[in-house]
Amino acid sequence: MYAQLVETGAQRVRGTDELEGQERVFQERIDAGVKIEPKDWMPEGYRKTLVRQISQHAHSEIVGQLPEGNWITRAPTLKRKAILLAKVQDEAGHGLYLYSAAETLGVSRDALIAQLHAGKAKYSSIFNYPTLTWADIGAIGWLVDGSAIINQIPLCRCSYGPYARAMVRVCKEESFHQRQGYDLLLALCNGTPEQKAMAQDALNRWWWPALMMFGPSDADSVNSAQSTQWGIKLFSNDALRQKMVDQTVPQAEYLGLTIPDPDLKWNEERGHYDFGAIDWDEFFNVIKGNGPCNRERLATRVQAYEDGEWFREGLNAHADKQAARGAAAA
Ligand code: BYC
Repeated sequence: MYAQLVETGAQRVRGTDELEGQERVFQERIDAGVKIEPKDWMPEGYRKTLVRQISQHAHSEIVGQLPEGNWITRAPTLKRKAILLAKVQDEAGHGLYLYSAAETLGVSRDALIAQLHAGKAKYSSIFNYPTLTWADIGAIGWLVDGSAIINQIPLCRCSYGPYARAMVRVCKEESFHQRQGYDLLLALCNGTPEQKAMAQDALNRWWWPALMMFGPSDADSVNSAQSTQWGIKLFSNDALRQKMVDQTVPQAEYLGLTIPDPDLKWNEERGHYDFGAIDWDEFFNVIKGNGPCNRERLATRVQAYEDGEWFREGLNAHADKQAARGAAAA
């Protein structure tokens, strides 16, 4: 049984032995690795946590199209353009599977989107940074999708069936995304000195925000203890962040790029890289809505939604007509 008195600096939850009635039966199922399905009984907190996390995840996929979509018309070759188009379309698909997974918990997609547009819902901090050069598209694939894979592979085994199943396909696609980003940077790093400098500049700007994607340190994570007990989180924020650093440093070396962290050093004893302090003020400032692009991102999403009104109306009118025909024929 892995879920005993789970505790972080910010949260302490009751272990299975301290629970009673339905809550205990539910926790025992989780401890035994049984998947929870939409019609099963679940504590209200479990449902709310999943709606929060899955909807934030869905919003991240949708808003996450913007920084890269910005470069589709400026991709340097037809091949790169086709790859980028496919990637951005994949992100839209991920958003749709995830909204569908959230809907199995009794909340509508419209309600979740309304929360996003009202500025009440979070989405990943990373998408509030600008994409200034073509190399940023490589850095996003390599570092952002790379971090996303590390965070999301364990989610394929999380306790909630619809979320776990949605993540399987998402992870397969993220793997292609990470690869295309690395390939793009490899081409730049093997190119002219100016192209290599552009790749280094992108790494300098994306490295720290990519590490922040994993969320606050374990000591400050308010949701980790409970999410771990419920089998939603299988590894802590800090453990996944460490994995990302350990995995990425040799990849940077292969590119011939320098990670912008003077404190980065292999620690023989720990068997991991030590790395410098993260600027948590910057992170909390971004998630409060004050990052470089928060306002622009939200305004773009709201505008896109309003521009699509005629299309939704058309679809609904068609659906109503079909339903009326069906009723008349019955
Ligand atoms: N950005 O207690 P904690 C992608 C919030 S999409 C913003 O550790 P939790 C991709 C957190 O929500 C990437 N907010 O929370 C797409 C909480 O606030 P609330 C998205 C963050 O939930 C397109 C508070 O801080 N991936 O990869 O246990 C193109 C305290 O945190 C962030 C997912 O959504 C952040 N970075 O852990 C390319 C994965 N970090 O809600 C790529 C699924 C924390 O209490 N999500 N916060 O008000 C998760 O695994 C977890 O929700 C997190 C946070 C690890 C992110």
